[in-house]
Amino acid sequence: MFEILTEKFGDVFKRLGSKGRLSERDVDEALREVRLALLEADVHFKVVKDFIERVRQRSLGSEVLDSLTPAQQVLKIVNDELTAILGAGPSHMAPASHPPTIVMLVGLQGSGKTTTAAKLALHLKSSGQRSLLVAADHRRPAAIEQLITLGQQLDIPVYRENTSAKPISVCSHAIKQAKELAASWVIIDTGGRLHIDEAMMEEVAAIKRELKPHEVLLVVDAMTGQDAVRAATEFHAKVGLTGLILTKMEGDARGGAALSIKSVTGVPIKFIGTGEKADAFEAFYPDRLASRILGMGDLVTLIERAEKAIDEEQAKKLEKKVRHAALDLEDFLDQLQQMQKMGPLSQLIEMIPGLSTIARRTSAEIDEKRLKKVEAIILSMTPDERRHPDIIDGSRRRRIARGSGSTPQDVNQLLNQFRQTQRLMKQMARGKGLWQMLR
Ligand SMILES: Nc1nc2c(ncn2[C@@H]2O[C@H](COP(=O)(O)OP(=O)(O)OP(=O)(O)O)[C@@H](O)[C@H]2O)c(=O)[nH]1
Ligand SMILES: [Mg+2]
Repeated sequence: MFEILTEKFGDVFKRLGSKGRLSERDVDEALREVRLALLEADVHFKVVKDFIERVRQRSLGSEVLDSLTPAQQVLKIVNDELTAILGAGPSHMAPASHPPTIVMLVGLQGSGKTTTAAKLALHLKSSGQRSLLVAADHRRPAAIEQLITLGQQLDIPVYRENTSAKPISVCSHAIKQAKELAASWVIIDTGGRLHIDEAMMEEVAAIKRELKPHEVLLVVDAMTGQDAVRAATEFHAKVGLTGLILTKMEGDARGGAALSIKSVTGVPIKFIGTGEKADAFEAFYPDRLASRILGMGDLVTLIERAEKAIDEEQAKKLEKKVRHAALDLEDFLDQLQQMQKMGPLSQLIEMIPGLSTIARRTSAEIDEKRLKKVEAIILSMTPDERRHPDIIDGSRRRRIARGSGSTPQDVNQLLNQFRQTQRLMKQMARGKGLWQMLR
């Protein structure tokens, strides 16, 4: 996600960083480019205007321009303000004081409500909380079946009634059942319409009045850009929302919806969907996304994913090694083999500081086939070589290449990439902070 913005921001700050001292003109020039990049990314023009104004005011303070690292200071300000427009602080669902907590998902047709209902239940399940899914989309039987199937796959109960039943009564029956099942969450999947119309709004509003759900979450397709923002504005005005879930984020190279929607509607983003699979779902953290957009990675999310995919013991080891910059090729191999479980490579790379930009700059199309090659190369090394790659000389390199069906250049390239990653990690471990890494 956000590849285009990340690349543009990267260019702007690289140029700014090469200047040393900054003048007011340098800052204005950089901000002009940032402004264009945001507009091209389809960010709402008012959000862009306010953002640029705030960054400009803070950047032109003497303590920034007179500092020894003005470009880093400006980057920090951009990061702060980006975080602010994405929504200050994490905004999670609060459990009701008297369970079950009722969560109603609403949205336009095809935005991802049914898929998201299942993802949300799985997300809660992974932290040991029970949910009851409710099929309240009675426009067509297939909608109910879709939820039932997902529930079966994930081993999460689904409440359903005949399509002739009224959604409101289905929901109130479901709440009774949730209490019997001791489920702490009731997640209601409602029907969507192609367009926002009065009838749909009234139907949703009626269910809301009757059930008084604790959360009314609008599911919007991030790839629809400003249309998503408009839908959110209308839903919020007519129904009243407590939060947003942005789906299909992995396909949104521009990021206009995500960057506009909170500021325009005032409704916080609570979760994001990043793929079709049930585990492609994350709680939303504005600060983490901001640093991902700025190409500064998101180790926290990476570590959380690792914790889910790898067993706890291994995750702790990995976290410690990342923090102490003590990763060797042995770990690299371990991770390669575990990585498939953690999600598509392109997403993981975004989370590693600096790697997303390196990967793009060398235009290294890192696909699964390439991964297999890397794996083969590391497998051809002795344990000693994996732990101390520096001992790999010309003859060892040739042997490794032969053993893995690759060339000595391939081996070299892998070693170089590994060193680069190690260097980045060392800089972070030394607490140099992310800002300095762009120098
Ligand atoms: N790539 C991707 N696809 C998604 C995501 N979320 C949902 N989808 C896909 O979007 C399509 C529509 O999802 P549904 O969950 O059926 O959408 P809905 O809002 O329930 O649709 P209606 O019930 O017809 O209104 C499906 O093919 C999903 O697999 C996501 O985060 N990423
Ligand atoms: Mg549906």
